[in-house]
Amino acid sequence: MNMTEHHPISAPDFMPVNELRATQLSRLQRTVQQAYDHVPLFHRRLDERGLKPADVRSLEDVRRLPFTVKADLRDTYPYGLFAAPMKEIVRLHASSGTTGKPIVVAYTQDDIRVWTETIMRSLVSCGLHAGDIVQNAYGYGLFTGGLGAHYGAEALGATVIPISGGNTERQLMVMKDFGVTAICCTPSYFLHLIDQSQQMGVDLKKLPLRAGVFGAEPWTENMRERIEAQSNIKAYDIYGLTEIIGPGVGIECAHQAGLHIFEDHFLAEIIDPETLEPLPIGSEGELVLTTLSKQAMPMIRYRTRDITAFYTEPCACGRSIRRIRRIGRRSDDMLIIRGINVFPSQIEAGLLRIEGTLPHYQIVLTREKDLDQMEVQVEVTPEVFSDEVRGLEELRKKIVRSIETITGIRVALRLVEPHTIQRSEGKAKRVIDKRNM
Ligand code: DLL
Repeated sequence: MNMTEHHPISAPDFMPVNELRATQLSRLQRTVQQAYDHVPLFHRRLDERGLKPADVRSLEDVRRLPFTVKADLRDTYPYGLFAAPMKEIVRLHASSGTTGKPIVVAYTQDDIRVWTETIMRSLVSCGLHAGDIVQNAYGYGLFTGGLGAHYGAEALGATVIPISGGNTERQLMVMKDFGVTAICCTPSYFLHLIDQSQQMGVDLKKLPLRAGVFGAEPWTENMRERIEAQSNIKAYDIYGLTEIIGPGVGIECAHQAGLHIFEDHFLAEIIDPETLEPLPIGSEGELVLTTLSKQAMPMIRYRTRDITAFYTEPCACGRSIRRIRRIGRRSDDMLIIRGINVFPSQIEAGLLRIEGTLPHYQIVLTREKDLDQMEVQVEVTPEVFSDEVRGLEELRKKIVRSIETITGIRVALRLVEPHTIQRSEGKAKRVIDKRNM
């Protein structure tokens, strides 16, 4: 067993299973009671089922509870699912909704403490400790990646460099000059850093950098091999989502064989996304999570849309918390572009707000120098298309701004003649994903 795994911060990872299940049950009961008392939507849904919080007597009883989905956050936008009074809420974050508005999540002081704890446990799991110099290249702001990782790394006693995302040359300068030992960013961005380091004549293998905490988007074993071979670091997979807490729902350990879920704070189920029935352990399905400690915004049976499976064997590291397989795909049409979540419906909403566009569009995804590129092609009316170049360029800019307002990303946009985009017989094929991971 790795020395760092005896770190006192990680003690809950090694809790005896019966103790863990008892902790989960009492926390689940408390969470359900809290949501019932303070969240009208949840109250109504329990009433409709003729259930009371006291009906949750065992962990299996979670299956009787209603699911929560992203649309519930949209419909109650912005504060409708909060279970704590505003004066107790110390932080808000937000993430993509499916149309014009984002979804909003809240944290009490105690929620921040729990989040900080799960990030600390994550970092210890990757072999980090006080004294490490952590370059935090996740975006700071409404996205949970930056501040989430920041608080945990600081609490661990590491030195945090809050560099946020972007500006690759500066990232590499800082990495080299500040003696960085660990980096947090999306895996695709790290591949991009490797690529640029070669162009700048920086040899990552000669730097003290030894670990990467990579997540916020799907990646593959193939990408891990490339990263580890080209930079001589260990690349760990970290998972999380805004609705549940942010990063730090699960993480790999030194064995890099699946992600341990912090089960004392998050209750995990795997369901069939079609029938919504729980699946036997080991089968692949959709991950459903219930928060067990969150105060500001408890989430009951949140459908993550992420497809995975539980490992059936315990991990060689000795952690009693269960592992899931790395997440490779989703059961909905959400795209992740450079770590930012985008729904085709958001692009559509951005397009159709602008006069002159037709509801025929296509999103083409490619990866250049390991960075995601997204091109949106949209048909415009014949009148617009026959307009002079300046008019077209202005329209193009207007659409780009409109999409940026909704999604937060600047897309490459191509205006095309009416009837250029292939029509399909059934469901329109909106997304062509040519990214090769
Ligand atoms: O991406 C939180 C995060 C930040 C995780 C930094 C890890 C590191 P959202 O923006 O709400 O939150 O996106 C959540 O991203 O449902 C997955 O589909 C995907 N995702 C996150 N981590 C991974 C991962 C953050 N390690 C959505 N592997 C999730 C695959 C991931 N997909």
